[in-house]
Amino acid sequence: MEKYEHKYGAEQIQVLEGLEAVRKRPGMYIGSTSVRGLHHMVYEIVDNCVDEALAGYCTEINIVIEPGNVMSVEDNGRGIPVEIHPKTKISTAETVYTVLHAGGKFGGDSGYKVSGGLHGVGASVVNALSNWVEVTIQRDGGIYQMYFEKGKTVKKLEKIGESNKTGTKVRFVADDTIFETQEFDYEVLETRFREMAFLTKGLKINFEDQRDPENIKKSSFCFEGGLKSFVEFLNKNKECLHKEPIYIEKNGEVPVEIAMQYTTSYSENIYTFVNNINTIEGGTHLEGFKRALTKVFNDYARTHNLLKEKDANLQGEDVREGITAVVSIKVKEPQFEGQTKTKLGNSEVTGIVQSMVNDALSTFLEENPNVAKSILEKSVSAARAREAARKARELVRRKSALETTTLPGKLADCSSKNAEECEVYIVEGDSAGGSAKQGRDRRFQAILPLWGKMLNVEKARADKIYGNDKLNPVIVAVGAGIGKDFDITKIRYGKVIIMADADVDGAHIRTLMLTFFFRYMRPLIENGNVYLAQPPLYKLSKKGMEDIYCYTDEGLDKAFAELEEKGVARDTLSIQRYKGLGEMNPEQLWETTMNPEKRTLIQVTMDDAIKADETFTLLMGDDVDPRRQFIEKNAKFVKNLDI
Ligand code: 0R9
Repeated sequence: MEKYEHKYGAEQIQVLEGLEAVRKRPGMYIGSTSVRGLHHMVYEIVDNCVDEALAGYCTEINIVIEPGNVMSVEDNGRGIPVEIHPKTKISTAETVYTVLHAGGKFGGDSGYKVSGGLHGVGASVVNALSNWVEVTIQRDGGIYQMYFEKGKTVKKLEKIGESNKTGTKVRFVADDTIFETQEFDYEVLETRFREMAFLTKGLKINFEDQRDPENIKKSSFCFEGGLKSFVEFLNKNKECLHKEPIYIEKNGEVPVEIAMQYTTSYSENIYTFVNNINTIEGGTHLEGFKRALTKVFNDYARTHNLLKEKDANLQGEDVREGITAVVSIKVKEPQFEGQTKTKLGNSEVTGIVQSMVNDALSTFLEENPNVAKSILEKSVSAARAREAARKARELVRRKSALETTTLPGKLADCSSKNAEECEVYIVEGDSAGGSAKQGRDRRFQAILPLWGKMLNVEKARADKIYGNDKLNPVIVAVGAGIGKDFDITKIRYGKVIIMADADVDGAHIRTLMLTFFFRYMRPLIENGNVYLAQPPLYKLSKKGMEDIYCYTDEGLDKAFAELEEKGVARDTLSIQRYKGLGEMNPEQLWETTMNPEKRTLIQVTMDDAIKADETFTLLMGDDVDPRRQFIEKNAKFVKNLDI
């Protein structure tokens, strides 16, 4: 494990602003007060343990969700310093928990934080936003403890026992008057802890959920292979071109760790991290990596006659087809840019990463000619497909330039041209499409019926997508192009709503459409324009009573209970179970599924690209067994198909 020496000297702790500011504007400090913000509280604390691990003093972290959503995090590091802090005249530990921006990272100069959460604000913010926090420190032969409520010190740090061990344990309950929920999501946290363990080679992270004594969940992560294990994990359901991931590690001024492995898939999955933060928008490290790949593979192809003199160079996208890679670097003073502040801006990093990958990858290819050959064969065929795709795209472009107003024949467009208020329903089946056309509000609702067998884009290259008769109407209707050409500012509808039956076939159509949007119109999902309609599953009716629609089995039980309370017996009701959208007449479809005042739409969000890629590989790939396991485990997900 890499050692990062940095002393949190007392002088480095600055007193800046009070915790009241945090309680007044929690979103500014923790991102949001939704379940996402709640999880960030945990990451802030765990990040401190990871910093201690990166400093070379902590080897194990124990995280437990105790009954009542009490979160407990313990590390076996040096323990937070307990001595009196010369500036604040209280213990350093209490200072870290009560003074915003204490903890060293805003201290400038030599103090820097390697790991970091979304806002990197640390322990004091967690304290400010908790009902209570208990901190126990083992250090200097003693056990010390302090206790806070809503950020205020209730019990100052005091010695409560003797110990020859060292470490820090923090327990807290999030403030229920600030957060929308106190309920931690085990799987979301588990995914993040697994990722943290991949990123910190050799660090052991144990995680346990004790909330339900009858169903205690446990996981433990420790990866001696670091990023190599990460890439193996990401590719576990994919077919790989070579057995072992290519692994590069260098601990210079900017420590760089990279693992990469080529698969037979057509998509490109490169995940980048700076100081353990997922740099979703990429940046200079990604740029350096990509440049090196293009150069090294072209050089190799030329010198080994895999590209002839007359052949054009391979382009970046050709040599990245099918790649799964993780790039993780550590930067002392990272500059984050971009919309979500997850794009690395430090210009010196490009050259550092590029020259490192140049050296290591060319050596690897020379030493492993069979691997080089299979990657380059794939790249050459990707280049050919790119050329075919370009021709197909030109054809589509030329056609649409000639027929500028030609929208798909089946599209029943809306009259408004204001994209913000317009929505398009992509409807499975002609009969449902017919009902939707009649039932809609034609001022702002457009209907595009889909028919026949939809192309599985997971198994097709781009050249097969352009001009595909099932997908083309969707591309033209959305109006913003696809792939590299996709331009979110050109979308014709603010809401693209997939409306399919609530059965297995409907789920399949939804998955196919979502896979297409994810692979070829990803900004549409990232921008929050993709929705799933929720048609009802049941209709309850009785003479003299207004019809009641239920959207889930739980909703049906609730409706029965409410009606029984009002004296309406279950056996006096007529229950209709909808098998498909086609069973509803236009008025019913409007009332239940399309009327903006009454309908429920599920917005498709993409919190985690890694998870989404895994899902689509599984749902649309060749492997039957993992797909069956996934569907069994995520029956609810498959019903909603949210990613
Ligand atoms: C369970 C959660 N763990 C922590 O929050 C945690 C913080 C922390 C820490 C140090 C060691 N372990 C920790 N765990 C530490 C100790 C020393 C120097 N730097 C860091 C040392 O012994 O000299 N600290 C993080 C910030 C601080 N300590 C400080 F600002 F108080 F120094």
